[in-house]
Formats: sequence, C-alpha cells, structure tokens
Amino acid sequence: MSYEYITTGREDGVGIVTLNRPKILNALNLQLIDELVAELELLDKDPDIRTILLTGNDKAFAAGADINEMAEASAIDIMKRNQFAVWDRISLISKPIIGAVSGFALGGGCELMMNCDIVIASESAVIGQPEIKLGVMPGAGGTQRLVRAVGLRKAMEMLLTGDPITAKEALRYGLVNRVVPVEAYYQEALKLAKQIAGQPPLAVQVIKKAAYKADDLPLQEGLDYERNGFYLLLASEDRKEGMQAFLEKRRPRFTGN
Ligand code: CO8
Repeated sequence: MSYEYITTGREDGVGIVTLNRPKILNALNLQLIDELVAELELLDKDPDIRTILLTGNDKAFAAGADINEMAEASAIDIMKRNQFAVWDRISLISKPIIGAVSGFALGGGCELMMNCDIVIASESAVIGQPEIKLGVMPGAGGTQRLVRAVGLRKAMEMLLTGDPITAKEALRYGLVNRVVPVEAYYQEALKLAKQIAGQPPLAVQVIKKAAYKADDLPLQEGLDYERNGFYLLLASEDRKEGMQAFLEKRRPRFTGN
C-alpha cells in the first residue's frame, strides 16, 4: 500500500509506522489517521509481524489534530465526518503497539500516544492536552484515557490549564514507561518491540486484552476473564514448547500456534 503521510518498514517481526508530515509537526489530518489505521490493521493481520512500533520524528510525535482542517468546519461537518470512529479501531489492534515518542505529543498526539501500550519517550518530549486553549476539548479519548493513566488530580490540571508536562513528569505519573536521551529513544523502543516480538504471540495478545479489562470490568469479572485466557493458552502449542524448552534447558521456539 502506498501512503502520503506515513512511512512503513519492518525489522525482525516488528512493523514500523512513522508519522510523516514533518513540516507541520506531524499534525494529524483525516487522511493521516486513515492511513495509520489502515496500516495498523494490515500489520495486525500479518503473521510475520508480532509487534508494532509507532513513531514520529525527534521534534514531534504529533502536535495534535490539524487545526487547518478544523478551523472552518461546523459542528455538523465534524459530526458527519464521524472522524472518531476510525480512532476507535486503534484500540481493537490485538498486537502490542510500542510508542517511540520525542518532541511534541499534544492534543490528538497525546491521545495517539495513549493508544500505545508501552511508551519510550525522549528527554525532549512535551506532552499535553492543549485543546482548552483553542476553546474546545479533547475528542479522541483524552479526558478518559488521561484520567485512567495519571489519575484524576493530575489529569484535571493538565486538561484545564492545557499546559504540557515534561517527559520526566510524564514518567513520574506513569504516562510513559521510560525516558532516555533523544539519540536513544527510537533504538530503545525498537529493542523492546523486538524483545516482545520474540514472546509467544498468542500469550502476548491474550495478556494485552486481559490487561485492558482491568480498566473496564469489576474485579471479579476481570479475574474470570483472566482465568479463561489462562485456560485458553494451556491449549496452545507454544505452551507445550515453552514448558518443554524450560525442562530441557533450551531456548523455546514459538510459532504462534
Ligand atoms: N495543526 C496544524 N498545523 C500545526 C499544528 C496543528 N496542530 N501544530 C503546529 N502546526 C504548524 C504551525 O502552524 C507551523 O506551520 P507554518 O510553518 O506553516 O507556520 C509549523 O507547524 C511549525 O509550528 P510552530 O512554528 O508553531 O512551531 P513552534 O516550535 O514555535 O511551536 C507548538 C510548536 C508549541 C507545538 C505549536 O505549533 C502549537 O502550539 N501547535 C498547536 C498545538 C495544539 O494546540 N494541538 C492541539 C490541536 S486540537 C486537537 O488535537 C484536538 C484533538 C481531538 C481530535 C483528534 C482528531 C485528529
């Protein structure tokens, strides 16, 4: 597939997607999001791909929705576009998405970052939900995912002031997993993506889904969900291989079956 606003690559089981509108800090226009989601869905179906790396460039992961595209649009235009439906498809991706985030991750950029399962940030990352300064509010999950990620108090401060936080602060609040120098964030994220790509793929996907249930379900229902996933994985070939390899003191060879 050929794209205008993203580039793609692959390395050792990792599908790499790079946002590519550098002149306007990877502002997210409708076409970019369509292209991104189309590629994520292709990678999700591709048996040779086991994890996905999502990144921008050193200066910007994404500085938010493309304001040019929104400035003149009426409420009805935006409603008819139904532009958030495509965002909902990101949370249906079953393979882990590792974010490599540097520079601006603002508005829709922060919302996209929060759709990643693990985030490696560079020291230069600037993360926030500035929509309030434009007279609007987050529309792609910002109020909901930020509260879940950093807690109500910090989220409220970020949402109501619109002021961004630094990478170090984001780490303190659990919004990113690691902060590393700008020269290292991409390689660090790729290394992690490759490490997870080496894990048994069925277990990876069942664990990802179960972990998100912790946000959605009452504890007992979540525990029941987890238990069913556990039983399901006991039926996999990779479980036999994993346990056999342990007993034989060798490295397992996981096939995804
Ligand atoms: N949309 C369109 N163009 C943008 C955007 C954007 N979000 N952000 C930056 N640009 C453009 C600038 O207009 C500028 O273009 P030009 O060179 O043609 O003048 C170029 O990128 C470089 O930007 P700056 O010169 O402003 O660079 P600075 O380093 O001085 O400042 C900032 C960087 C602080 C990031 C600044 O550009 C800025 O404040 N950008 C807007 C950030 C923002 O408000 N984001 C939220 C947008 S609203 C939103 O995301 C709603 C989400 C809900 C729906 C999501 C659906 C996709």
